[in-house]
Amino acid sequence: MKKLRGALIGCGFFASNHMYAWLELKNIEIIAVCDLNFSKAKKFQKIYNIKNSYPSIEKMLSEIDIDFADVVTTMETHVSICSVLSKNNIPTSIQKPFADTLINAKKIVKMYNKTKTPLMVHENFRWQTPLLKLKYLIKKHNLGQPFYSKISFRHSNPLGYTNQSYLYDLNHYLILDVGIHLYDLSRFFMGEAYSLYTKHQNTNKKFNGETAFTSLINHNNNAVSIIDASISSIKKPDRFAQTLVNIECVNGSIDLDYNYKIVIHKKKFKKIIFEKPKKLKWTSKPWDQIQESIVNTHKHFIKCLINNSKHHTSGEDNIKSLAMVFASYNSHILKKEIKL
Ligand code: NAD
Ligand code: 89Y
Repeated sequence: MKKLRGALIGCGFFASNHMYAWLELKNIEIIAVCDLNFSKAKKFQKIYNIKNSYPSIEKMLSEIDIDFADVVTTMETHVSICSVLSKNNIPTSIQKPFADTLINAKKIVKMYNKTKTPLMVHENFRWQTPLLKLKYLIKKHNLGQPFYSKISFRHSNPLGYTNQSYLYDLNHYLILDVGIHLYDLSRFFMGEAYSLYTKHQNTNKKFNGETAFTSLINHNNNAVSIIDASISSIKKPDRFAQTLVNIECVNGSIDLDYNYKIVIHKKKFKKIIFEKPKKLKWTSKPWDQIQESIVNTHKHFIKCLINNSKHHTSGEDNIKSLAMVFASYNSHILKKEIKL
């Protein structure tokens, strides 16, 4: 089978994880990289032995044909990048946060619909191996309809944010950067939501925006979720970057605890398993489960392109998670429940 040829756009901190993950897929070749900072693109090209590098997407598309683009740039660049890619019918996978406003996210979806071009938001937390296992076990052990979930991302990141220093200056930080993953997980496990109430805090003055938040979510099926995150939660060992989950269902409950420990509880049954992310040559703690999930996310992107099917985290789908993010900010300001 002919290999699909892709281009990676944005050669910053997180792009190397995307690149390593592409190298795990047999039917893919990344034939070009592109960064407005051309020296970064050239450096990246050299490290990964990629055929072409470009200082702009327009120049790249005028010289080579590609089957897809993988966009690993920050949110404020997405409208202009997507405008070029959608006009040129380039199927696109794009990093979270999908956009800096809901209006811009909708604008991007419209552009891709207009040219009938596939678009997936690279929402990788739901593709983490321990979280996929949780979903599988709920079904396997017939835990039934969930009525409560707690999805938590609390740590005091021992590595610091030197690789993502842009996070310090954002007026809106943790809900947009990490909350987006957690709201997506709440939809993944519990179904769609109709309202939420959020309070956020600043617990670290190095950041302009909020560094902790707690949300109470009402789901359509009468279930509730508590979603919370913090970067100032001192625990030994530190929990970065593990999402901890507790889901209660009509026939039992399931917990994903620190170090990928999963406990299933039923009336006359208890089972403990450990579902660690698969170790790859280029993955290491504490990023391992995030890094490995990129392979799964890429696979889903490509599978849907080949089968001509809709991505689970299409642009339309991700707007629902993004709407929860912006509703959270409104809720905090207005101190009230916000309808979605
Ligand atoms: P970064 O700033 O280090 O890199 C972005 C790069 O994109 C820069 O080199 C910049 O020059 C380039 N760029 C910007 N506009 C461009 C354009 N029009 N054409 C070509 N290149 C362009 O950012 P990063 O830390 O690598 O993060 C990228 C995205 O990945 C962010 O949105 C971040 O939230 C996300 N991220 C996701 C996860 C996850 O688990 N899903 C983890 C970390 C970061
Ligand atoms: O940007 C964030 C993300 O998406 O996952 C972890 C992170 O890199 C920092 O908390």
